[in-house]
Amino acid sequence: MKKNALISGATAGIGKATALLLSKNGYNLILTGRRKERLDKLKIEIESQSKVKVICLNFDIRSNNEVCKAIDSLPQDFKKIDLLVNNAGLAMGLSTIQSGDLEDWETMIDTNIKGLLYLTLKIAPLMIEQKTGHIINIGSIAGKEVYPNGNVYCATKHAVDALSKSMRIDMLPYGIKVTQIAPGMVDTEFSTVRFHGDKEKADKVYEGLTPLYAEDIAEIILFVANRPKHVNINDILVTPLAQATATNLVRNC
Ligand code: NDP
Ligand code: 8X3
Repeated sequence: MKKNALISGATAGIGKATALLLSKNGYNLILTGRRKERLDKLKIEIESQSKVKVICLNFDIRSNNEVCKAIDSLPQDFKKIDLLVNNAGLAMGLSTIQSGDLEDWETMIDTNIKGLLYLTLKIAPLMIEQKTGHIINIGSIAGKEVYPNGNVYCATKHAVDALSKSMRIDMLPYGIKVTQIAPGMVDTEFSTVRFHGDKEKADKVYEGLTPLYAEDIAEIILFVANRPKHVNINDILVTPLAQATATNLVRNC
């Protein structure tokens, strides 16, 4: 029987690459995000190349009401979710704490922490009931260390780090796996979003080095998800070769 995977934030970057790779490996998919037209396009692309089913759930993860309605709307056979990839997230702004933007802070906290919690609260009980499941949280190197001007984004990803450890304990009696994958620099729409649409500024982040690509993270997700039943990978920190820590990078060599 095919496995069902729910990927939050599948309209771009890591989530989209993961959807494409999991579908090629036989997973039925539940894809979520705010940009409906992108979800619909991805569904058509996937169903034209793989024999899997795709359901799109178009909602803003910052609204618990929207999350609940979307998950409740799933057909019964899709309520058996084998894999939850808590991927939707973002950074907004890069500034000192004293010059921070309250709206940006709230967006990051509401998306990266509260959104992840809303979705997990709906899906973990289904996994417990079915006595199997795997939750993969996309954390960040920013959840392992802090860097100048990263303050609130780093705090949200430290929260994902803590929640991943803590969920693993809570899920232990039920045989449900919990993994955190914490990437360093991945070239997606992430930096364009961080700089409020300033693509030129975003491109500079990746200038002179080879970053990770969304497909690199998708491959790790697939590997982690396909381990034998008795193996749980707890935590993976992955950077490009050109990155040793959040701030130690080599460019142009
Ligand atoms: P992208 O900007 O390319 O993708 C982000 C995804 O999150 C989009 O699909 C977006 O969908 C979704 N999303 C954002 N806000 C919401 C919301 N309110 N409701 C629903 N979905 C939302 O970035 P990445 O692929 O790089 O980011 C994926 C994850 O990886 C994030 O958690 C990020 O923090 C993490 N990460 C990224 C790194 C990087 O360098 N790129 C490094 C380490 C971690 P839509 O806008 O359509 O709603
Ligand atoms: C994204 C990586 O270093 O920009 O989480 O915070 S970083």
